[in-house]
Amino acid sequence: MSAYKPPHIPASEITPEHLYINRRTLLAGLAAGATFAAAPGAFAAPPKLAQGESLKTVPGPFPKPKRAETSFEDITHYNNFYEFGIGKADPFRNSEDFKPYPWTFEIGGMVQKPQTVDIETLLTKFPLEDRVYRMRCVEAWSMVIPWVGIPLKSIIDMAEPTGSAKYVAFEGVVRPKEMPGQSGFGQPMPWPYVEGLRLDEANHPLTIIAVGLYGKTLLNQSGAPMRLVVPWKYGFKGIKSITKITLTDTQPPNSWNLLAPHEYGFYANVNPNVPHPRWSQASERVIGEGGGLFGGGKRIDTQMFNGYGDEVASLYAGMDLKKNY
Ligand SMILES: Nc1nc2c(c(=O)[nH]1)N[C@H]1C(S)=C(S)[C@@H](COP(=O)(O)O)O[C@H]1N2
Ligand SMILES: [Mo]
Repeated sequence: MSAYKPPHIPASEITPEHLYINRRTLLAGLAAGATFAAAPGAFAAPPKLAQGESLKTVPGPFPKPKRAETSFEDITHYNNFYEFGIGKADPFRNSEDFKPYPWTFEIGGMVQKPQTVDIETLLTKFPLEDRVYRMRCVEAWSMVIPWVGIPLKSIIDMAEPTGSAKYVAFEGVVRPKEMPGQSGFGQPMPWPYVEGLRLDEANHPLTIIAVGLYGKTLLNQSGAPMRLVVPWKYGFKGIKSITKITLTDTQPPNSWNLLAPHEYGFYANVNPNVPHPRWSQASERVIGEGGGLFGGGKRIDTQMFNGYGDEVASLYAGMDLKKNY
């Protein structure tokens, strides 16, 4: 064999993006045309996605919050994503080696149609909705984020859950070579990051899988290519870079509860009346409004269910939310 080693440059870097897409489409068409007469639509290969690419969106069904949207700069430079480190700046600093595309995830467990889903195909199946949501972290800071997403229910229904399914379990990605927080000493938690919802919470129309924000595909630090968004729960429920969705009849584990069960429960509903054992949850610091990114700033009162009580309070009728925190 020759000693020649090709340089490590992906085709997408040496071919301008639009030509690359056209070439793929052309190749798909040629392959189909070689043996069959192409059916209408057969030439439409799914788009090849990249971080920060513009998405075509439709208006979502919920009104925008009254509070102003947090800037793109703040949303993408103040994050929690322990796979890249525990500091708020670590996700944007340490995530450049992570490759969110191509991406597939599994839906399985108590379903009729377990399947592996390619995200590029998924994005051609459902309209991408604009969903501007208030987001509230358990650390008592908040943002307003213009997500782009798909109702989680649409994705779950593709797999046709059986009657015994009661919960949905989620798993994050494990890629120590691309995620510095997953390699070396002093790792903050066991991997993968895991989360769970009750099936009725997962199917609630507010619950989405976000694939973008501000009209563009997610950057790595925000959970590319797909992450959970449940706006009436503390931020840690919003698991990033999901690889697996499993329908089950038992309450799934969630990473922060495994780590500190007295501090973080399964439900994690935003609740100003139930303090965290080490701090109050009655108010929150608004990221980007006065003060610096890393301190100070305006404080506002935290609302029950983060302001989404009209929509979700009925899910918890009769439950003691002090016990089920
Ligand atoms: N995989 C994974 N998902 C995660 C986390 C994480 O460390 N790893 N952190 C959670 C926490 S604590 C919060 S507050 C939100 C933060 O989302 P944001 O950085 O997009 O604001 O992501 C959640 N999802
Ligand atoms: Mo958080």
